[in-house]
Amino acid sequence: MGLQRWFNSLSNSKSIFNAFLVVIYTASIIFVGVIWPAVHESRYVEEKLSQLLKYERKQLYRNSLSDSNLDDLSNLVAERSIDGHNISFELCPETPPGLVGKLNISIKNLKESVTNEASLARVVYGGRYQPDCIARERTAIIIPYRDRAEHLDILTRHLHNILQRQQLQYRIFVIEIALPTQFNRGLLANIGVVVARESSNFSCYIIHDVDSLMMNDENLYRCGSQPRHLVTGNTKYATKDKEYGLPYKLYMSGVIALTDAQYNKANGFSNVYFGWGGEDDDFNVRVAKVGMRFVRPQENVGLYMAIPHENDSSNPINPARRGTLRSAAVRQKIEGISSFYKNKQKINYKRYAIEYRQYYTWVLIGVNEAGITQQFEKYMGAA
Ligand code: BGN
Repeated sequence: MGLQRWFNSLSNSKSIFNAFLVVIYTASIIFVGVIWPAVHESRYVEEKLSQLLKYERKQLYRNSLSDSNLDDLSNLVAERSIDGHNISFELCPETPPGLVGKLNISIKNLKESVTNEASLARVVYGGRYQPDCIARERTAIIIPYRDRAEHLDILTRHLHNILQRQQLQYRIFVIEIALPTQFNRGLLANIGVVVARESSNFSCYIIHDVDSLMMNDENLYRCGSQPRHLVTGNTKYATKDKEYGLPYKLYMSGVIALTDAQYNKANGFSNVYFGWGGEDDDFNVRVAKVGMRFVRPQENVGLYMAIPHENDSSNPINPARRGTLRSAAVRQKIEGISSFYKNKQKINYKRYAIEYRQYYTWVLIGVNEAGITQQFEKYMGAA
C-alpha cells in the first residue's frame, strides 16, 4: 500500500513535472522566438536612433556653431537658441518654399522696405542663423567694409530677411580696415575667410559689397561646381534702355560665391590693391588660371540695386592698378589667402577687435600699407 501510494504520487508528480517541462519549453520558445527579438530589436533601434540623433545633433552643432575659443560667447547664446528650438533632422528642400521672386524695395524708404522685424528677432548675436531644417550648406557672408555705416545697416537687415527665406544656415562677417589705411577689398575678403575658417567649417563663402541689395530672392546664395558671380545686372551700371547693367562682359564684382576649395585653389584675392579698382579683375585672372570660371544665375534673377551714395572720396582710385594687374598670374603663386598661413611671404596684420554685434560679427583689422607695398614692390605697377 505504501508502495502503491508512493508509486501514484510519483506518477502524479511525473505528470506535473512533464506539464512543467512543456510550459518551460513553450515559454522559452515564445521568449527566444518572439519576446527576445522584439525587445532586442526595439533596444537596438532605440540605441541606433539615439546614436544617430546624437551624431546629427553634433554634426548640426559643429556645422552651425564654432569650435574655437574665439566664439565662446557666441556659442553660449546660440546653444540656448538651439535648445529652445524644435530641431528637425530633415534636409531643407532644394527649392525654399517661401520665396517671392522680384522684391519691392523703395529707394526713398530703403530702411523700412528691407526690414522684417520677425527675421531680425531670429538672428543670434554675431549675425547668425540656422533654419528649422538641415541646411544644404554652411554659408559665411563676408563684407569687406570701411566707412559706410548706413549701408551696412540696410544691407544686413535685407540679408537677414532674404537669407532666412532661402533657408540658409549663415553667419555675416564684416571685416573693417582701420584708419588711416586705404581700403583693400581683396585683403579684407581674405582675412574674412581666415576668420570664418577659425570660427566654423563653412562650406560656402559669399564675398559681398556693402552697397549691393539683392532684388530677387530667387537668387539663392549658394555655391556651385564653379565659382559663381551672383550679379547679372546692377542699377549702378544702368543704361538708357536697361535698368540693370554690367560694365563689361568679364566683370565679376559685387557679389561672388566660392566654396572653400575653390577659394583655396585660386589662392584667394590678391592683397596688394589698396584704393579703388583692379582687385576683382586680378581675381578673375586667378580663377581662370587654375581652370575655373565664373558662372552667373539666370539673367532676370541676379539683379541688384546699388544703394546710392555720395562720391567716394575716401576711396581714391589706385593709380598703380593697371600695372599691378599685369603680374596677376605670377603673384597668384606667392600672395593671396596663403599669405595668412605659413608662408615665406607672410603678410602681417593685427586683429584689433572682434565683436559679436547684433546683426553681424565685426572684425577690425590693421595692416601696414607701406610695408605690404614694399614687400611686393617688384610686382606693382607704377603709381
Ligand atoms: C574696372 C575696374 C574694376 C571695377 C570695374 C567696375 C580696373 C583694373 C584696370 C583695368 N578695374 O575698370 O576694379 O570693379 O571697373 O567699376 O580698374
